[in-house]
Amino acid sequence: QSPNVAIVGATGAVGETMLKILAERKFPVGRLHVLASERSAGGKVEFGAKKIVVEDLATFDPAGIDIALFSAGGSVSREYAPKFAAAGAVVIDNSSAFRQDDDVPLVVAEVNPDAARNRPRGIIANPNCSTMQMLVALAPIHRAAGIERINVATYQSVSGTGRRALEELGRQTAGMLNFQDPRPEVYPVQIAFNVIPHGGDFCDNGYTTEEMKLVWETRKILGDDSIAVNATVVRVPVFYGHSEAVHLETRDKLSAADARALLEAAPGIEVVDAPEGGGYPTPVTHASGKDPVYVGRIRDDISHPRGLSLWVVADNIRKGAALNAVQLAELVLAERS
Ligand code: A2P
Ligand code: 11C
Repeated sequence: QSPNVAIVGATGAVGETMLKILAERKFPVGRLHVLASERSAGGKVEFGAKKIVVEDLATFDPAGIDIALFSAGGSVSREYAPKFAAAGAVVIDNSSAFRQDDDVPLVVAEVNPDAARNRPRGIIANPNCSTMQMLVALAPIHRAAGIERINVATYQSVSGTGRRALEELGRQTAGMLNFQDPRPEVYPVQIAFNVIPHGGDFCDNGYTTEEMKLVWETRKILGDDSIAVNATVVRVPVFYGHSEAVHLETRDKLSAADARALLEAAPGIEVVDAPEGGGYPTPVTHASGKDPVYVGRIRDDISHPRGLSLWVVADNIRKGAALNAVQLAELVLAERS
């Protein structure tokens, strides 16, 4: 029998993509409930050719739900995910609420799928988008040569912040071309025609929460607390698709040519690396609306004998969030048969 599925946050940028991907991948769904706040209850969202009525999470009874995909922010997950799990659902949570908890696995489908089976609280956490794409690209290298240190600068699109940020970039861009004042609301400063070295909140150590997620999520997923990670997160005026300039040092020497061969054979990756004439991935030309993690500019680091440099691009809403959540649901489904 097909599982009964709930999508929490179904009207959001990630939630609506979860519905799209469930339909695209023909995920077998018994009953489907789409949930959001009171604000959008009664409205409709699309699931394949159907339109489904949005229900209010606050008054919804989770009894009978087998798999619940959550993407409505950390506070909603903290309050409702345990209730869904107590009612018997496996919760796949896209927020940062449980990622650091030892009894909640943090899983990238191509990297550590077996970890999803061990979920004492009935919750599996979906990693942050920037960690997700970086580790799809780095896991094969880590397995082959051991990664000692990662230095990464991200170029994150506004869809990572949610629907209001997409609107802000559109509004500011159109407005400024008409000589209007940008009036920042979602971001602290103008995002149109600008870059902002700030994602998440600032921590006591001077890094942001988005930067620190790259540190500890990488260690948890790769199961290696000795990996050193130094990150700078930057928001750029791109709608969909995060990019990352990744510099890494391996324990054993791995040449760029060997790294390229490994990545070409790895799941979930497409290598685009004939850089003359634009043969490198970008959010607009490759990643937006697509599933793979794209890797290009693979080269030996001229400043370090065991250094490699890569450029990694993926759709943050798809592989960075909704797609991986659906892949985790497929792993849970496979356990049932
Ligand atoms: P709503 O449409 O009712 O506000 P995004 O990150 O793209 O802004 O989307 C956030 C998602 O989380 C939306 O589906 C939003 O629903 C949902 N959401 C936000 N707050 C709540 C809440 N308190 N209860 C249920 N859903 C919520
Ligand atoms: C961004 N990665 O691009 C983020 C947002 O921990 O799931 C998602 C925050 C998270 O801003």
